[in-house]
This record gives sequence, C-alpha cells and structure tokens, in this order.
Amino acid sequence: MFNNAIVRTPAPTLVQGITSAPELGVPDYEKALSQHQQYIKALEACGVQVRVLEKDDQYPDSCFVEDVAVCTRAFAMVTNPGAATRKGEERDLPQILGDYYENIEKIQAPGTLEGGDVMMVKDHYYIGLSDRTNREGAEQFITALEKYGMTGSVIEMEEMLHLKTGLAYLEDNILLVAGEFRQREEFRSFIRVEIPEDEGYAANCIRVNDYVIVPEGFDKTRKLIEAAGLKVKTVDTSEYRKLDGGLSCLSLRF
Ligand code: CIR
Repeated sequence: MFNNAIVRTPAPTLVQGITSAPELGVPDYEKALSQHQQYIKALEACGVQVRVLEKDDQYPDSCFVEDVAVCTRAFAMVTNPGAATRKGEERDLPQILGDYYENIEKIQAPGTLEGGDVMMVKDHYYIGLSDRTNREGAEQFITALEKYGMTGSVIEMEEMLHLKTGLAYLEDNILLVAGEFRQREEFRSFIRVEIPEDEGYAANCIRVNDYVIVPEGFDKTRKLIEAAGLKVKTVDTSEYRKLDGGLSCLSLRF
C-alpha cells in the first residue's frame, strides 16, 4: 500500500533533457506541464497524497524524480546519479525525505545508482547494472538493505537505459517484461506478461494500490494487463517519452 508520492514540476529546461531518441522531437513544455497535472490526478485517484516539489531549472531531467532516491519501508536511499548532467540533482532530497523517514542513507562516489534501475518485489530489490548504476553503487544499496532486514540482487543489462525501462512488477506475482528481459532466468518464477515488441515503451507501468497506471495509446499492453485481472488507468506521457522517461520515472511512491 502506498500512501505518499513525490513528484517534481518539470522546468522549462526540460527541452534540453537527455534523450536517446532525438527523432521523436523536442518536448512541448506546456503539453508536458499539462500531462504532469494529469499524472498527479491519476496518482491521487489511486489514493496517494502527492507532494509537488518546486521546479529546478538547473537540472533539465529533474522531473524524473524517481532516479534521485529509492524509498523502502524502512529507509530512504538518496542516490548518486550516474549521468553527468544529473549529478547534484539529489541535493535537496535528504531534507525532503526527512519529513517522512527517520533513516536516510546516501550512495557515495565512486558508487552510482539511479532509482530507475531499482525494482522492488516485496522485501527484495532487483538492481540493474546499467550505464547509470555501477556495481559499487549496487553493493552500497544491498548493504543498506541488509542492515534493515531486506535483500537485493543485481541484474546484468545490455540494452535498456534503466532496469524499469523494460520491467514492471505489478504485485500479485505479475511481472511485465520487455526486450532483453523477456527470457531472463532470474524472472522465471513470476507470472510474466510479455510486452509486444511494437509497444516496448509501455513496459514502464506502475501499480499504485488498486490500479495499474499505463501510458496512453498502448492498447495491446492495456488489454494484456486487464486480462491479468488488474484495473487500469491511462495517462498520456508523450512529451516525457521524447526524453526516454515514463510513468515510473515521474514519481517516488512509498
Ligand atoms: C535521463 O536520461 O536520465 C532522462 N532523460 C530520463 C530518465 C528516465 N528515468 C527513469 O527511467 N527512471
């Protein structure tokens, strides 16, 4: 059960955010703001209290607040982002998370970790080793998890930006899998829902209490999730997609 979410209003510098898909075009800032409002409404409709952080123009990717912290049941981990232009984006998170958590930990350099590479399955955390998250960062996180009675394991990655670019745990043992994660041994014990190749972006869904929020316009994926017995809400994230961002990236949920 999630009671809280933290989001950060996109800054006008959003248009300079990191992208691996420049062919999708530059995000329309006004449209991104309105999609952000819809996202907040959807989270609220799922029963969470949403805290909206001030925009931070110094960091074009700062609306992707998932990457700067990992919120567990016992502690919050403030990360050290691996992307050069995102280093420092986490600077006000210890104070903000201090309103919710007694225990705050921090990934220390040379360790790097971005929250998009962390997938929670009850008290176990899968950590993707990506261009953004290194082994040292993953080990620091696993050490912290063990200190609080939880566990973690690493997943080698080759193609995706973040672990949750291609995976979403929807509770009830249901796991959405796309691309390089479709046939992985590590996920055999889950009920796996394979995302069709032409809808790969839609693997980045979020389960928030009674609903799964799915990006708008990915009907095959929506139907597969409904067929698995889950209730769906959709939100249009077209402007964030242009920066490789999706539904999970836009909030911290705890
Ligand atoms: C980046 O490359 O860092 C941003 N443009 C997108 C971050 C997406 N975050 C996520 O998947 N958790």
